[in-house]
Amino acid sequence: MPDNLRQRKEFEVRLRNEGRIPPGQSLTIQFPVLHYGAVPEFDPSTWDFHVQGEVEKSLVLSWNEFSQLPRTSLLIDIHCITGWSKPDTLWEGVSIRTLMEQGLVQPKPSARYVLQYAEYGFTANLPLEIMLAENFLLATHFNGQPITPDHGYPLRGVIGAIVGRNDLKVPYFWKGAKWLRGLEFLKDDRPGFWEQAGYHNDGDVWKEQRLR
Ligand SMILES: Nc1nc2c(c(=O)[nH]1)N[C@H]1C(S)=C(S)[C@@H](COP(=O)(O)O)O[C@H]1N2
Ligand SMILES: [Mo]
Repeated sequence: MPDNLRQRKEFEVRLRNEGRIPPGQSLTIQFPVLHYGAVPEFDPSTWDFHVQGEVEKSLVLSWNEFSQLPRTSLLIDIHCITGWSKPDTLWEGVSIRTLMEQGLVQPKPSARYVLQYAEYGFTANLPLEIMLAENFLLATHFNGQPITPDHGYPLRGVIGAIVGRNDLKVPYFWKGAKWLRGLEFLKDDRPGFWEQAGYHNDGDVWKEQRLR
């Protein structure tokens, strides 16, 4: 359908002019699925969410407890290291700030990094500063619906660019762990799954930090 293709191209040119497509990236309107391994089963009766490490008190929440936490929405452009960028993705979920405001998580002054833990031992590391910024969320919903199994149901980290917020650091989308089960607050940085496999530790999309 040449008309659609033309509209798509025009949309990409507009986004480029608006500075929303980082170097080496191109637009997708699909939502590609990318991960290592299989999609895990979700059992709400055994699922739990752990917060441990450099926090005043470690925390375990059941799915029932987690799903009742106050949620915020987040509209971000997401950028995958494999080259696709998807604008205006709408997420809903629990921010780490909310966990702090609810008195559930209190990072120790020594906490400087956070490791996301997911099913099958997948991990992703980020500085605490980035995890507390407005463009990171522990997401339960995409476009008003629970996230689909292949995109991380029931919980995943998401990180991307908020239009107009050029003050925020924007790592590639691999820094959001699908099927998230917990967080470990750390004094010292610890490389995650893809970081150990050769991805750049910071992964800044504007600096095109893909591999190290
Ligand atoms: N648990 C887990 N989360 C993961 C990954 C993975 O392999 N396992 N891959 C990451 C990568 S490389 C990307 S680009 C995004 C892709 O998310 P999507 O499948 O929803 O597009 O998930 C990230 N989170
Ligand atoms: Mo990726």
